[in-house]
Amino acid sequence: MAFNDHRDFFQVLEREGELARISREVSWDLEVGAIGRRTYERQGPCLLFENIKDYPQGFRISNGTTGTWSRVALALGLPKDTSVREIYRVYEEKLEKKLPPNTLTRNNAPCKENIMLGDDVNLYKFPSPMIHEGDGGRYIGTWDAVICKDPITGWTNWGMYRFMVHTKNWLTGWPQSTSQLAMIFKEKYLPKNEPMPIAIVIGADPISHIMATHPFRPQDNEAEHAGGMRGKPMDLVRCETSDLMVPAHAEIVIEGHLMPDKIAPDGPFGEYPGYRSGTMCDGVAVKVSAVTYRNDPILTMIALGTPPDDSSIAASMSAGIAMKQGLLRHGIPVTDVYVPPEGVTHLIIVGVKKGGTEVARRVLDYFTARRVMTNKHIVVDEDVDVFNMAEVLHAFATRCHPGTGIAYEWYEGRSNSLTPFYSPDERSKLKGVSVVFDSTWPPSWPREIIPIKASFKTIYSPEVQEKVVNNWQKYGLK
Ligand SMILES: Cc1cc2nc3c(=O)[nH]c(=O)nc-3n(C[C@H](O)[C@H](O)[C@H](O)COP(=O)(O)O)c2cc1C
Ligand SMILES: [Mn+2]
Repeated sequence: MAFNDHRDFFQVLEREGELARISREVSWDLEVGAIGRRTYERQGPCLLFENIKDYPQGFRISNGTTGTWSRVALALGLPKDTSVREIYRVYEEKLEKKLPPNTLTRNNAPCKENIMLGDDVNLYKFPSPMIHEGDGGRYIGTWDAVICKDPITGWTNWGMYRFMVHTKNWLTGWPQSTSQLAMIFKEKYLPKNEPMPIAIVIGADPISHIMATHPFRPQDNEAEHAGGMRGKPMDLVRCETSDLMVPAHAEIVIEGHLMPDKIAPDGPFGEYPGYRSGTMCDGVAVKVSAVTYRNDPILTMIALGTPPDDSSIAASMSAGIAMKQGLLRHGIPVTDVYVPPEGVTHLIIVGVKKGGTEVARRVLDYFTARRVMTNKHIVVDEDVDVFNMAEVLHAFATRCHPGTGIAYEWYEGRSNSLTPFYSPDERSKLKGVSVVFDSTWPPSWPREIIPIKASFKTIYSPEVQEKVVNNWQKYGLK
């Protein structure tokens, strides 16, 4: 089933017992954030806040669209109890399909039901949440999709980046220098001192947001991937004040220009590694030229923080599949990559057909070749289920040789400044270090010296296994 928007998806979530409507009045100032955070930590439902203090009825906030595996499964059209391995597999398979989008006229586009233009733009019309204590301000863009275009090639990029309300018609944000938005801006607009049109899309269909978290390669088109993944072309409509195309069923679309000659303070914010670690920094400044929105708009939110949440579940999966494809392109014999939510994309599990220190080294090289976003990598043999952290930890504990199985690599100028354990000095120099834990058997070992794993499936002959399984109930066991 292809969802057009969050409203379609919420109907399914409600039917599946995965949505809670909160009709009691709640404050946008920390209360919705705190409720959202506590709900994630209890692995609770997606939330729809229907009554926000200081705002008229109809202006709503949601939290946690795909913040559990069951909701990721439902977004992909799978049963909610689908295994994580199967969810990864289906996601990877559906990435192969691309469908070109449809263009809707503005009369047929729900996101144009209300339009604010020019001097009438007032971002305070929306109940932007103050999500965490200590945040630099009210973040209107958290579970969003930010659209911009390369003016030379026409390539349109979507990415998920945070945006904070600065004044009634200015936003600030912090697209990292490695983000495709920052790269297009730096290469194609800054040299000419030109403002870059952008559109911040809030509350499109659930798949579109996952596509915005996926680190696609340049020139890859997220709108086509979203269509392919949903099995139904995206409906797009042209912006009012630029030629960018945006999802027509979005709840709120903020149109504006990223300014080449201005900076504005952004952050701090409770970030995806699960800490408020940064301070206020020089962010980008966006002058808002229009806001279009549906009647009774839903402002989609992620009360970002410690796992699990949409970032460590849905976005870690999209990152993991992109890593798997990258490793395979580099000729590394990868079977699966898993990005465990608890590791917040700092810890990566890589399963390989053939291991050893050389392969582990190549894995480390892949992850440290350019800007580095990860720092710990565990490489395991094919017999270990990468999605089962009990098996991964067992392999790490029993197969990683502390003297010869650990390799690390230092670098400067390209580490991830949001890595909590780096010192202030390391962060300022973007100095970092990454490690690989080779938890595979040395490929040079002959079979007979490889210890036999003492599990039911591996240490008994098929005959003994079959006999025991067949007689299980006769033993009086369930
Ligand atoms: C909730 C959430 C918030 C994010 N915020 C930012 C951000 O503010 N800046 C940034 O550079 N990346 C941010 N990211 C990571 C990007 O979404 C991710 O790198 C994505 O690949 C960006 O798209 P791009 O590859 O087109 O640049 C965020 C991810 C998530 C899940
Ligand atoms: Mn992108």
